[in-house]
Amino acid sequence: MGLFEKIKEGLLKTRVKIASSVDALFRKKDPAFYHDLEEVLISADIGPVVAQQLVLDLQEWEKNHPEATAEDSLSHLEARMAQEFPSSQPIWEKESPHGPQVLLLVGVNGVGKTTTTGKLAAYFKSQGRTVILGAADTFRAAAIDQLRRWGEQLEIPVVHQKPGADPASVAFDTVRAARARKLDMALIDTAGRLQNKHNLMAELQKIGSVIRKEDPETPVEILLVLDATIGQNAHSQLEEFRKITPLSGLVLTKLDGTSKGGVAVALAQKYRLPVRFIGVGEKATDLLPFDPGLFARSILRED
Ligand SMILES: Nc1nc2c(ncn2[C@@H]2O[C@H](COP(=O)(O)OP(=O)(O)OP(=O)(O)O)[C@@H](O)[C@H]2O)c(=O)[nH]1
Ligand SMILES: [Mg+2]
Repeated sequence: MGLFEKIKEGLLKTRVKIASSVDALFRKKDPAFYHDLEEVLISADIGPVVAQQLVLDLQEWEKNHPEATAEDSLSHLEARMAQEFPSSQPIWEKESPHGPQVLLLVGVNGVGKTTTTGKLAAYFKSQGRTVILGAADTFRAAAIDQLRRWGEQLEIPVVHQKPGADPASVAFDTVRAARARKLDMALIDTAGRLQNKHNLMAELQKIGSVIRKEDPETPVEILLVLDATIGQNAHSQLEEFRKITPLSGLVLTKLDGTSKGGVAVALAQKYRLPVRFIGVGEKATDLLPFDPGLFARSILRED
């Protein structure tokens, strides 16, 4: 199955909600068209601001292109939606003269950090890259075991210490091991106890600094994992987390479980953060690299 097919399958619930209505609206094109289109977009959590911008832009574009067909208009909307996603080149697409590339996964409890860390390992391994995992969520023994199981299944080493160990110490060991073994990437899972904001901030700061201890230029991305099924709460989690730690991108999980996948557009646009990956299930292969064009196409078009 190609990437676009997988995206379409993963976003099925959102597609059912938006794509069929959008299709019907463009076919009918009655006087309520713009109003109804805005409603449909909002119903999938694209957010009132982005929905209004997209519709106003479409209206303007159609005025300037009186000869355009419904298909042309839909293509325009699709391209505009894709442009709402800020983009930047991720560290793993660049050469790294400074040793291993480090990805730090952060986010509140239960959003899918550990699962995403495991899936990322599977993804990068499938790309021919060498990976090591770090179990820096030392809060619960179960969290460490969960990551170790991913490591066993994928035959990827996992750096871990005892429950209760200093997460920064685990992160340091992970990056050092990656450097010593000349591996391409170190993926580090963290705990997300947001109820203790100051501790979490201090913990993430410490992790961030020890990662760069052996080489201050070590490339690091801090990815915030957000559960797409929680709707508006995703906005407040992002709001909180960006006060706690610098963020370089988002991973939206559980898109398979929601019809409100438009939240990806709203979050990326509002906070100017690139979406790096989307989670569309629990299996190792259910993490897809994010492509704004394919995303927009899959939620706006039925075919
Ligand atoms: N359907 C679906 N389930 C997912 C996805 N990603 C994660 N999950 C499930 O969400 C649950 C929580 O995932 P974890 O990876 O344990 O979440 P976590 O953020 O590490 O949780 P804590 O360590 O408790 O903070 C698990 O049952 C995962 O299988 C996804 O993309 N789709
Ligand atoms: Mg976890």
